[in-house]
Amino acid sequence: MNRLLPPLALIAGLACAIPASAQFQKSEDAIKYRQGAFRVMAEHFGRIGAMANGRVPFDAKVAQEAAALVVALHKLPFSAFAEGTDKGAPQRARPEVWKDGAKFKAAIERMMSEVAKLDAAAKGGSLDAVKSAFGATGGACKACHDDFRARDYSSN
Ligand code: ASC
Repeated sequence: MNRLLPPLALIAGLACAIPASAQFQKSEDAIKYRQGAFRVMAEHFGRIGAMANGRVPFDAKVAQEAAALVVALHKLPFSAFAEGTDKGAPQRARPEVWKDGAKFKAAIERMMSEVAKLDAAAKGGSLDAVKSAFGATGGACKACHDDFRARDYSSN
């Protein structure tokens, strides 16, 4: 029994030392998770955009459902940028995500606040309000992409 304790303590210690392992089995899992979350979010955000830009007729219910999904999803990718997940699978996250954490956090907070306004606009049912909130949210997406997303995928 006592002989088991040191190895168990070692395993527990290692688990604490590797932050990414708190939520994800390995770095690749975190990378795929955040890419998947961004992808699904972009799909629903894009449906609102299609209406805001007049490519499809405005349907308040569809806009509301899409905005509700964006709200449900918008925190997910950011739970998956733990230290050490800059490598592990091809990705476009720039090193600045981890080097300039305060700026990255500010960019995320800006996006979160715009998403809340987009949701409120969609609930209100006015196309003009949705158009304006869509533009502001897209601006927040773009600002973060400009600073923190590379043009090309990394090789690992
Ligand atoms: C989208 C989408 C994004 C943002 C961004 C805004 O529809 O998928 O990532 O808007 O392009 O500039």
